[in-house]
Amino acid sequence: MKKLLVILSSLALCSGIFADSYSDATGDTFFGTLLDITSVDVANTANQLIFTINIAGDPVATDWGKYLVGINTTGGGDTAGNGWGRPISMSTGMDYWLGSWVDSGNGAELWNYSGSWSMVDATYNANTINLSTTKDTSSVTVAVDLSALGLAVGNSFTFDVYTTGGGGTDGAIDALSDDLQTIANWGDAYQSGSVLDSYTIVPEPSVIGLAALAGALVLLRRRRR
Ligand SMILES: [Ca+2]
Ligand SMILES: [Ca+2]
Repeated sequence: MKKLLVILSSLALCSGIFADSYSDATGDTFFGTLLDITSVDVANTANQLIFTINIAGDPVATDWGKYLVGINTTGGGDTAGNGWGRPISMSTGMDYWLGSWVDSGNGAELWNYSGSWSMVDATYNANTINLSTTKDTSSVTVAVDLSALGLAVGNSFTFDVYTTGGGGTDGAIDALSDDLQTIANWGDAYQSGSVLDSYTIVPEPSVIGLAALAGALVLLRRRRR
């Protein structure tokens, strides 16, 4: 019982957020490890949506990779392209394009589609939507305000995560939704299929809430005895 309390209390103190993890095959690209997605963790705080893109290679040692998220929040959307004009598309209709890079001090842009693509904001602009890109030796993390995507607690969206190169016509070297190799050459086109991962915005778990949960579990176990 004490152990349970200790574990729950530790959880309450240590974790501000919980992430959903989505796995991808490894070795499913024609190009090395730098652009090979192994999994993606998605989480949200009260204000932000956070994608942690885990990769087989090291984006600190080699930094020219680009890490992208296509997001379908609502009906409509672009079925033929994306905010960067890359040969990457989503058959279900892409509404937002979150494009990030980890060279030149890291950065990101958020684009929105409403009949045509326009850039919402960028790390190098006013950035009122609090875009950020960070990296370590095995992952790239991109965050943006939920409100910039029109999302709030309880809303769900589908998404795909892509890796690509520095060339303006480079395609999706890897895609989270696909365990098979996406393309055979840099400029080949790729379209995400109809079955995509989904995430639902959750209320931010508070320390008080988790402490209450721990208390409730203790009471429950006492009653069962
Ligand atoms: Ca992969
Ligand atoms: Ca893949």
